[in-house]
Amino acid sequence: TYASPDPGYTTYPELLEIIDEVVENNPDIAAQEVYGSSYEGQDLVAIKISGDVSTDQDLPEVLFTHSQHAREHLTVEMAIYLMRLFTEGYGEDPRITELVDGREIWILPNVNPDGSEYDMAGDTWRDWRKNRQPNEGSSSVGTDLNRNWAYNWGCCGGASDNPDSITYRGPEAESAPEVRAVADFVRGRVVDGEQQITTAIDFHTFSELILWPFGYTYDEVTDGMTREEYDTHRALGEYMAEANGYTPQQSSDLYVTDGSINDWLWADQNIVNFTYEMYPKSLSDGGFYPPSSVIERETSRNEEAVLRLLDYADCPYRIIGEEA
Ligand code: 0X9
Ligand code: ZN
Repeated sequence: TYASPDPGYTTYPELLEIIDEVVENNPDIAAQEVYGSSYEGQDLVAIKISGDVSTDQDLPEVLFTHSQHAREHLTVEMAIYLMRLFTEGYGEDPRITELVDGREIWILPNVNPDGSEYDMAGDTWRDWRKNRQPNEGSSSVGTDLNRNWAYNWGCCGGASDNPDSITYRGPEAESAPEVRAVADFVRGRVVDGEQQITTAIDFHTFSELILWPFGYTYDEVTDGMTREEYDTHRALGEYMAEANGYTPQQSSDLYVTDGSINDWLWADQNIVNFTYEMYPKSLSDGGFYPPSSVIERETSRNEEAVLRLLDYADCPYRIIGEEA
């Protein structure tokens, strides 16, 4: 295939090989499925990890999404880390074994493969964020996937209507095939009218933050977010942040965004969910492009935080002492 500017980072073809290997070596607890195609026609792949993986059990489901933004390559490494953590830990580590048996874990390790490949395809990084979908009437390419989700899309000045912008929201919600495919995948997890996914993390870089919805408003309590629901997000966010040292805050405290996955997962699908902004904390430590030598440290750093979310996936409201 092609050589990345830092070969320590995993290319999309390499990722697909790693997935094949993980599934082949762990057929009872790991499976893969193609849930859609990217704009350029590449397979979008989901990995399911659970005891008795071939049966759709009535268990709380947890979703991990990675790499909406092309240049945030460390998030793909995070997905690989999680696949290996759950499969290698199964039958070895009692806590992981219990969580894999008691949850259905979905990892979408790269929801924007066209963008990732484009970013990696030269001698130097191309600083690419969006997907690779052309825009009508413009020579600028790409939609910002994390501004294209179908809740309050384009409502509040938290995205751009200009295709030249890196936060271009697309001509309509779910116009990006990658967003449509992930949204369809999530809607497909509704069984008998109930969304099976209870909790989710969308991985990004950088700034070392744990963010929770809403992003479209500074308000904590508003239409579609009660005090108890807000406090649950905050309490879980803070509990996870205690484990990885990130800073926990409402996502709009960073800046206002509309059409983000966080707001949609919560408001449309009732999934308690977070954005992790991974390493580094600042531009001076590499920004979007830290050297691959940090991968092991900065992915394993999130082990305990992720396990804490899985612990609470049976009933996230437990963390504030509520039953439902
Ligand atoms: O702007 C974004 O999409 C995220 N930051 S990044 O630097 N990775 O691009 C932040 C998204 C936070 N989520 C919401 N504000 N809802
Ligand atoms: Zn991002």
